[in-house]
Amino acid sequence: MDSVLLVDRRDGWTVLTLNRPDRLNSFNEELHLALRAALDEAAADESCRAVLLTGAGRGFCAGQDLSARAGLTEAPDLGATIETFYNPLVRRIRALKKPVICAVNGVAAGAGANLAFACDIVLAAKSAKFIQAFSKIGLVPDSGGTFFLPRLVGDARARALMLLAEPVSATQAAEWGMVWKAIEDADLMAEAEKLAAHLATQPTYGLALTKQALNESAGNTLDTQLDLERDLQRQAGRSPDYAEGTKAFMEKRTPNFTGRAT
Ligand code: T3D
Repeated sequence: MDSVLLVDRRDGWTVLTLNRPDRLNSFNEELHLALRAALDEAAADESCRAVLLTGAGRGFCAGQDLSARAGLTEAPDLGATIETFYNPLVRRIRALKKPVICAVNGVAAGAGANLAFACDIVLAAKSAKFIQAFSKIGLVPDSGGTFFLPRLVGDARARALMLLAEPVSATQAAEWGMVWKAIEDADLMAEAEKLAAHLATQPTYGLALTKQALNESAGNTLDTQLDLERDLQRQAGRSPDYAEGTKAFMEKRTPNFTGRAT
């Protein structure tokens, strides 16, 4: 049987492909555990300096696999699934000390849409769409959706999208700032791979500190954020990549970054 997650290690970066195409790559426990292990491995592997997440087949991810949810005789504790699987997944991606690119190759619904928004740079195939499908089945948007979406598109759009569960096309999503770019379907993976390969040559430690600053900004005052930037800049300034970056600039050559903190 095919693995529910395909892990493809490239030169300095890793592609993770959700691989349950007949269920539009919706999450069951096996997929959650496989993705968790792969993200942990990417975190621990110094030679991996970027992660690219995508889906197999015509969808990116349809959120929770509902097949095991229908027809239960007792109400399930969905808070337990969120606590055990979805929240740790979003936290892992946000905390990963390397960029996570998401190539949304097709429909992204429910937690699948919000998983994409948790990533650092999102490219979407023009045929893809984003659906906050939760309200259609009586649920609340999860996986950080109520945090990410209003910040990405503003309260009015986020509210309507979540209450109405209307699909948003990739082009509209790019226009609204939900994703970085909408790309012709045929070009999506080449563009995403090019981006991952580029990021894998960049000052990974500095990028990790940048992620940290952005992650913390949502809950900080300007004063706190200014202090945080000072502290993170102090750390970045001690890195070998800063020394190399400034030297290469003065020598008018391409820097050779190691990605390391020391
Ligand atoms: O439960 C908890 O633990 C709490 C956590 C919740 C997190 C969540 O994500 S809740 C939200 C769950 N997701 C949804 O409600 C989305 C359900 N899917 C859809 O609305 C539609 O499938 C799409 C809009 C995503 C795509 O529509 P379409 O017409 O392109 O495809 P389709 O025909 O509906 O789906 C294709 C197949 O995938 C189909 O199977 P079949 O008929 O070919 O055998 C369909 O049943 C299956 N599929 C799609 N989504 C799911 C799914 N099977 C299981 N779970 C799914 N989420």
